[in-house]
Formats: sequence, C-alpha cells, structure tokens
Amino acid sequence: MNFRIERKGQGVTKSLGLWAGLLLAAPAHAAPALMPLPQSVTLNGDKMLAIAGPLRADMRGCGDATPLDRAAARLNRDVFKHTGLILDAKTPVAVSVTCRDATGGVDAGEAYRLTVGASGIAIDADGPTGVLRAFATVRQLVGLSPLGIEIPHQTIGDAPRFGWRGVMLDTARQFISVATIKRQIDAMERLKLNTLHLHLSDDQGFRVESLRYPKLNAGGEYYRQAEIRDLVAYAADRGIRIIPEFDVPGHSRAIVEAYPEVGSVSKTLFLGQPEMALNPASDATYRFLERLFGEMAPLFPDPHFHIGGDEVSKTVWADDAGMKALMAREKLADYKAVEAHFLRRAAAIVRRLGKTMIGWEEVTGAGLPKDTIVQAWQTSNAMADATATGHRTIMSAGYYLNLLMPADYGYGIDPAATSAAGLTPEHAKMLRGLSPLLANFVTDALVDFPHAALSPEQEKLLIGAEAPLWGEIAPDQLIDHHLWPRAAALAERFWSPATVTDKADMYRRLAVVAEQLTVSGLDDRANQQRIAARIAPNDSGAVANLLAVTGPVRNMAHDHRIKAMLAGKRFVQPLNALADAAPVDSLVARRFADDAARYAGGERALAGALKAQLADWRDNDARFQEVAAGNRMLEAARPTSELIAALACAGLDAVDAVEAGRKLSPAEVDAANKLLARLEQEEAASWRPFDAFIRPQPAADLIVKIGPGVRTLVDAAAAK
Ligand code: TNX
Repeated sequence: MNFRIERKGQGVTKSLGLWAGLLLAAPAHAAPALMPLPQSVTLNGDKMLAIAGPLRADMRGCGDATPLDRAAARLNRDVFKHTGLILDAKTPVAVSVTCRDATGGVDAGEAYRLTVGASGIAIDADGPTGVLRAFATVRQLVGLSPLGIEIPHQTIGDAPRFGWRGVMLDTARQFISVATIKRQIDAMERLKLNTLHLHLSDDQGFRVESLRYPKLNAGGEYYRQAEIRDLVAYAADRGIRIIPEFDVPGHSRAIVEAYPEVGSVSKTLFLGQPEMALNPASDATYRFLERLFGEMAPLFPDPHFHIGGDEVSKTVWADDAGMKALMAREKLADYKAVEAHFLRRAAAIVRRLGKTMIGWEEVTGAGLPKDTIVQAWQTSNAMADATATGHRTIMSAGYYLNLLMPADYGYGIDPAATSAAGLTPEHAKMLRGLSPLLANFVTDALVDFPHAALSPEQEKLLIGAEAPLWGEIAPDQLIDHHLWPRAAALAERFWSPATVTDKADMYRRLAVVAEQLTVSGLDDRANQQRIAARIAPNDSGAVANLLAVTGPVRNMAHDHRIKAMLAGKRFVQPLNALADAAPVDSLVARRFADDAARYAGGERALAGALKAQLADWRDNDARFQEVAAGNRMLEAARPTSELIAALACAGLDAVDAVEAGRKLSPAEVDAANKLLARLEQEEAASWRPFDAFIRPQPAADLIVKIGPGVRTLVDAAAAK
C-alpha cells in the first residue's frame, strides 16, 4: 500500500512534497487538502472539472436509496457552505455512483474509487458506506472556493487501513449536550471516522434515562431514551456507530450512591473520600446489571457493548461483609481475582444480550471469552499483550486528546507499534525516586518496555484505534476545540497507510481542514471568542490576539483539582479561563514559523508580511495590559503578553538586520537566546506525564508558541 500521486500523460510520479508544492502554487481559494490522505491520487492531465450547478447523484446497486439521498443533500449543503456560491440548478453536475455490494455497516465496503473527468464525478464504491467516504473526499476536493469550483481531473483509489476509527467523548464527568455531540458527528463524517464511543457513566453521573432504575438520573443531567435513539440514527446516517460504555465495577460512584444495595464502600479513605465499587459478592449486583444492561443495550443497535472495567481499586472490597465467603467459595486468591470473577459474570450478561463485550486493558487476563475486545489505554505494550492473548484490540494509548498534546504527537504513534506510547522505563525510575507518593502512582502498567513487533496473527487482531477526550477539564463549550482539528490528524493516522508520516505536510493540510471544519459548522472558534468576550468585554480582540499564539499547558497541568485533592481539599475549577480557550496547536504560530523558514531560505519578499505580523504582536501588549489591569482573570497572563512582545521585538530586530545586510550583535543574539530558552523551558515543563506535579508551570497555564519562528529569524540574522 504505497502512497503515490501520478500525473498521467506526462508520466511523472509526484512525491508527496511535490504535490504539496503544486497545491500551494494553485490559487489559495482552490487549494484542496485531502485528509486522511487517500491510498493513491492520480492526476489525469491538466484539465479541470468546473462545477456550476448542484451535484446530482445517481445511485446504482447501493440498496436503500434514502440514506444516500440524504447524504447527497448534506454534501450539497456543505458545498454551499464552503463556497457561498449560488449554484445553478439548470446545470447540475453528474455524480454517478455504483456500489459493488449493497450490504451496509459502518466498517463494511468503505473502499471506493473516485474519478473526476469531463463528464462529472464517478464513484465506484465497495458498499454504501464507501459512498459516504467518497462524498467526504468530494467535500475536500471542492475546498473553500468562493470564486468558483474547479476540480482537477483525477482518479483516487482509497480504502481504510483499519475498520475501527474512533473518538471517545466523556459525557459522565461533565454532561455534553445532544447538539454538541451532533456537531462532532458531522465533523467525524467529514474525516471518515466511523466510531463514536460515549462514556456514559462514571463517579459523577449516569447519563442515560433509566425507567427501571430512575434514581440513577436523580442527580444530574441525562439523555432521554428518545434522544439516544435520535443520536444513534443521526450517527448511522453518517456511517458512524455509537458504542455505549457503562463503566463497572469501578468508576461507579453514581450507581452506588443511587442504589447502595449493589455497592461496596470502603471504611478507609482515599484522597479524603471512601472508595466505592459495585459489590461482586452480592447476587443483587448481578440481577441489577442484568436488568440495567438489559434496558440499555437495545437502545444501541451496534453489536458492541463497553463495560469499562478500568482502574478498580484493590482495597475497595476489603471491608465488605460477603467478600471472604465469595473468595473461599470461588477460590479467589486476591482482589484481582475477585475483579476477574466479576468481569466473567458481566461478560455472561452481555453475551445473553447478544452483544460483544469491550473492556479497557485491565480486562486482559481475566479469563474472558475470546471474542471480548480489549481497549489498550496506557501503553503500546498493553496492545501487544492483549493481541498476544488472542483478543481483538483497539489502541488508544498515545491518542489521549485530553492531555492536550499537539496534533503531531499522536500522529507520530503508529497503532501497531509495540513500544511507542507510555512512560519510558528511565522516566518511571526517575519519578519513583522522587517521592513515595509518586512511586505509588507510577505503576508498571504505565511503563512501556521494548517489545517484539506484532506477529501477523496479532496484526489481524488489531482492529483499529480510538482517540479519547476525557472530560475532567472538557465541559461542553470546550469540546469542539479540544477535539478538533487534532482528531483530524488522528483520523489520518487510523485511515491512511502507515507510510504516511510527514508531519510538516500533515500540518499544512490540517490548517486548511481546520478552516473547512469551522466553516462547515464547528463551534471551536465561536467558543474561544465567547470566552474571550466574557473575560474582556471591552477589548476581547486583545485577548483573542494573545490566545492565537499561545496554548494550554499539557498533561493535566491545568487541572488544579488534582493537587487540591491530593491535599485533601475539594475545589471546583471554573473552566472559563484563558488556558481553556487557547488552541492546543497554534496554527497561526506554525504558519509564522513556516514563513520565517521560507524567508531565511531566501524568500525576501516575505519581509513585509513578517514585520507586520511581529509588529502586531508587539503592539498587542499595550492593549492587553490595559484590559488586564484590575481584571482578575487576565492579571496572571500579563507576563505572557510581555513575553510575546519581547519575542516579537527580537524577531523584528532580526528581520531588520537581515534586510540591512548586517549581523545581530552578540549582545542582541544573547538577549534573544535567553528569551527563547525560557520558552523552551515552558514547553518542556508539561511535556511528559507527571511533569505537572514536579515542575513549575508558565504564567496563566499558557505556553507561548512563536518561539520556533523567532528562533529561525534570529539564527538567520546571527549568521549573516
Ligand atoms: C484514566 S483511560 C481513566 C479515565 C480518566 C483518564 C484521565 C481510562 C480507562 N480511565 O477515567 O478520565 O485517565 O484522567
């Protein structure tokens, strides 16, 4: 499966880089960005297909036409959104669609071939879902093109690497509205993601209406059963399955508080609270699960059912009355064995409901039926181990969007790599040496050791990957920009050939995809703007300028409740601050770094644009300081704004020096290097897990992102 782009007729095979160059050379409004990159793109000569009317799809062999007609209508609506053009209904463009097999299913028949030629667009899909994937490609080929649509004649051949390509939303920690979930589903369809895993219950809440156990819903917000049915149908229309997760036996405080008769509560306290879990020693627990899962499972027609199974405390059951008897009767040596016993009974319940069970990696080795799917979340080793025991496996380690790592971090981790995600042994050793408390948290399960590559049998068991966005610091209004555009880069990792690894090219396309997603309906920027305007109604622009070139600290460093909890205090953190609004990847700063590199490489015409940009950043400081004075939510970021201005000045001096043909003085270089070193420190301070607890974090939890671009300019001017 080699990625190739060819230009027929001229006999030139284009490398990825050349293709990108070609696209950049095209007028900006026409530059398409394909993501995930297809298996192959062959340009057929230099001709273009002009689109002046709506796309008129004609389906053959695709079975029930209704869902695909709706898909075609969505496609046309998006074309309108992306272009703003009034298309003439009298000159429709033929989209002739054929399916090789009419069988549906979100991971069946996703492969397609797409040809753009003089007579229109032809789609030859393996199945109806492949038509949806081809439509997603058409959206991107149209691109943002307000001056008119022209698509180069070409042939695309495409098929996914993995049949399971997902994201996970955590509706339990903080409730997520149906409207917000639907926006994410829309974006998923555009990126060819096919699985939405909803984490629906946890300590903080049980989020699906239960008529059998109504007390589960007494404590907070939840989805009505009718809303669930609507969501499931909405997703299915877009070729996306919804996987429900009800986390047991741990992460279940909400259940235990509502129905204490099925719970175990420890006498000892952990972080100031008693621990809770379902009680594996009581028959009432299994009757409860049978009835609860029996009510929930039919709401979700997908054959998979996720029961969690993660992070069960090993002491929660110590004080339980029936525990000794259970352990003796079932010959269970320890609480790990008790947990396995519980999971086997839960698996039997799930099986009776006709579902295939999924559990987090802790369920590996619990003696579960071989068809149980394991979701690896802490290390690549866990994925390797789960496949080695014969379980189908979904890879999530390395793709945790809630850790706020940049897009290219997860993009650089191959789902099939056996030692790529997790703490290195050296890092773990260092952390354990720091304090007994840390040693307690840094378990072996977090450590990724060197590991043999997957065998061909193991490779077959790796069915795909999922990017989770846990909800501790991701309330409804942050979902869009915490999920996107980073999930688009991961969608490529999960769909495209493993050989597609060029990060610079990914970011170039991601910038376009991000614009397209916003134009099509994401609330990412609207939400950032809402936060800025709330904090500084008198000059939200100054705040927005600062946010555009900063990003939040990573790896839970912004979750201040953790430290409070460790100190035995409860603390409610409002998630409406600058660090909540800042984009994880500053695409503005990246663009600046690219421009700086081109300038340093000799494109002198960029001097004016670079200087204007740097002057804006320098001048924003005065504006920002004015709104920040006396504003409690902005005070902390005053040094951030100063730092941006100081860096901008260093960059301006560098461009001036290059333009004047002189070298920066050693003192100037030294001053700039000091600033840049400070920035590198800020970036490093939360780069790795646990850093948040052992390293000071930058002001306002914000990392300034223009360092790499300024570095390029200063180096260029120092070397003159
Ligand atoms: C671990 S990932 C969890 C979640 C947390 C997440 C981030 C997994 C299976 N369990 O419950 O939200 O870390 O804190």
